[in-house]
Formats: sequence, C-alpha cells, structure tokens
Amino acid sequence: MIEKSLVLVKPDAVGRGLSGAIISRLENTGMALIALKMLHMDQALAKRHYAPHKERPFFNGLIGFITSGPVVAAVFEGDDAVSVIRTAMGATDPAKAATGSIRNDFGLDIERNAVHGSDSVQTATHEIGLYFTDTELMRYTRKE
Ligand code: IDP
Ligand code: MG
Repeated sequence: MIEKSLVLVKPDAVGRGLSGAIISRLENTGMALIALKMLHMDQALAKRHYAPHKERPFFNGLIGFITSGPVVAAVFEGDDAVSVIRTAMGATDPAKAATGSIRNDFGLDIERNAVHGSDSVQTATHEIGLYFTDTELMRYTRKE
C-alpha cells in the first residue's frame, strides 16, 4: 500500500548538524521525499503533536525538548512508508535500536533520539495536517 509518514528531525539532531544525514538515510529507503520545511515548534503545536502521551510521566520534559530548538519536518511517501521509515529509525531507546538504524547511530538517549516517524497511517494523516497543507505535498514518481 502506498502510504505517507510524517518525519521530524528532532532538535538534538538538527543542533548537531545531522539533518542532511538523516534525510539522506530516509531517502535511501526508496521512499519519495514529498515535503520538507524547518520550523521551531511552539508549546501549542508540541502539545497537539504529542497529545497521545499527555498522561505519561515524561510528557512535560518531552514538550520542553521538542520546543528547545528548530526541527526539520518532512513527509515521505511510498510502499509501506510507515513501517519502512520506522524500521530505518530503529527502536525508541537508541541503546536498544538495531545496529545501523538512525537512532542507534545518532540518538543520545530515550528522549533525545534524533528522529520521529508516524506510527500508523491514521496517525500520519493527522500529523501531516499539523505541519503541511495539501498544496505543500508534492506529486511525482520516485525513481530508483
Ligand atoms: P516513538 O517515537 O518511538 O514512537 P513513543 O513511545 O511514541 O516513541 O514516545 C514519543 C517520544 O517521547 C520518543 O520518541 C521520545 O523522544 C520520548 N520518550 C519516550 N519514552 C520516553 C521516556 O521513557 N523518557 C523520556 N522520553 C521518552
Ligand atoms: Mg510514537
């Protein structure tokens, strides 16, 4: 199934000059990069993005972290994009993420884990709408 996934290069990775490397790894999965921007999330956007976690003990820290500096927001599209992107990212905790995954190579700890990727098609639709309008999503065919 052709799917879309919303990706964020998080402030820890942007701040260490890893934006290009992370976007490049995701392009190397074969998914098409169809939207890209930088922004500095405010509290309201951060709370909307992470609303499913609002009861978790790490919520306030997470909002502080994700608003601590600019992020790169991107949309990738392709066959099984949600799971392809999640596999390339690796597990939430960089120490437990697979060797060669983005989080294992670039993540600092379970919070500052370099990258976000949507966890389902439904979540992706919602998350993409937080960052991009329809006209900001490009339409083209990704070649090998
Ligand atoms: P995911 O990003 O792999 O989907 P989630 O469980 O959805 O992981 O958590 C969202 C984000 O919250 C994580 O990417 C990470 O930045 C942060 N986070 C998750 N668990 C913890 C924790 O135990 N302590 C601090 N931050 C956490
Ligand atoms: Mg998640």
